[in-house]
Amino acid sequence: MPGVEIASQLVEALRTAGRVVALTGSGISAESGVPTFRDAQTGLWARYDPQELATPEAFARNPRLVWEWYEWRRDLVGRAQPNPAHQALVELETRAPDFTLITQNVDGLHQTAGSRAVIELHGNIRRTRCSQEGVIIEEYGDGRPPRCHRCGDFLRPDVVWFGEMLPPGALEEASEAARGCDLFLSIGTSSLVYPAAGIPYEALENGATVVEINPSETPLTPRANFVLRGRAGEVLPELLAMSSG
Ligand code: BV8
Repeated sequence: MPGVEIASQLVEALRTAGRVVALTGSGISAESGVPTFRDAQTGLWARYDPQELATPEAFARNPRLVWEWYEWRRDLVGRAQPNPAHQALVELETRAPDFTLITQNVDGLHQTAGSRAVIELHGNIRRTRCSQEGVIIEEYGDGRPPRCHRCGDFLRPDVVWFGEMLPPGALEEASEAARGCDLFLSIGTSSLVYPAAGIPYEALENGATVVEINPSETPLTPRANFVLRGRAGEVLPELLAMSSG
């Protein structure tokens, strides 16, 4: 993809911003080899719609199928490495006077890259919890799905499924950051999944400068102050390099 034009006003906005917020979606992990949420799943999973599988109903109907889907994704994510986009946000966390990273992703790659404070709106596929008690379970058998050694109910991935509430406090913390920031970066998200997709509009309402980094159009595009039509792994490091010093 040819180099993306980055406006000097945006470079200046990043250089002078006091409070910066980044909201990431699965597109930021695309260059790490993790398929985005809506990309056709590969191989065995090609015939399933992620939006169907990531639901309590699917888990109730076919716990083994859903568990095995997550096992496949967990294995894939476990082999993925952070890419320059994740690393650029680690640098931004050290450079900006006040930085908040909000992610919709469940792959944990921001933490692997070294981001210290990450608001995980949709949980984390690397954690497993008891379906009944909600407690995180570190050790479990090889059942598919395994059962909780405490109550005997099925274990499940510690992620937020469609139709489920977000983790208590996560959305409030994310909204508060969006309402108080100078610069808001929406990176690698189709801006379709709510309530996460509503967060950039709170930044807009508070008068923040909103930037979208995505190779494609999204419903946010017409409202963004700047649109960097490119891949996060190329655009973010370039933006940081231009605004440093
Ligand atoms: C809830 C975890 C219900 C599981 C996920 C209005 C208000 C509230 C709710 C709703 C509402 N309208 C509809 C709803 C229901 C639903 C929803 O939003 N549905 C949508 C589809 C219409 N929301 C919910 O159910 C949420 N729960 O609201 O509670 C409730 C409400 C009130 C009271 C009681 C209950 C829960 C949503 C969370 C679902 N869980 N993940 C798992 O992963 O298995 S969401 C899932 O989608 C992933 O987390 C993913 O991150 C997320 C968003 O997708 P994206 O990250 O944007 O990924 P996508 O593939 O779509 O796009 C990738 C983008 O990257 C593309 O734009 C592409 O161009 C770009 N890209 C590609 N390559 C690159 C790139 N960008 C940069 N660089 C690249 N190289």
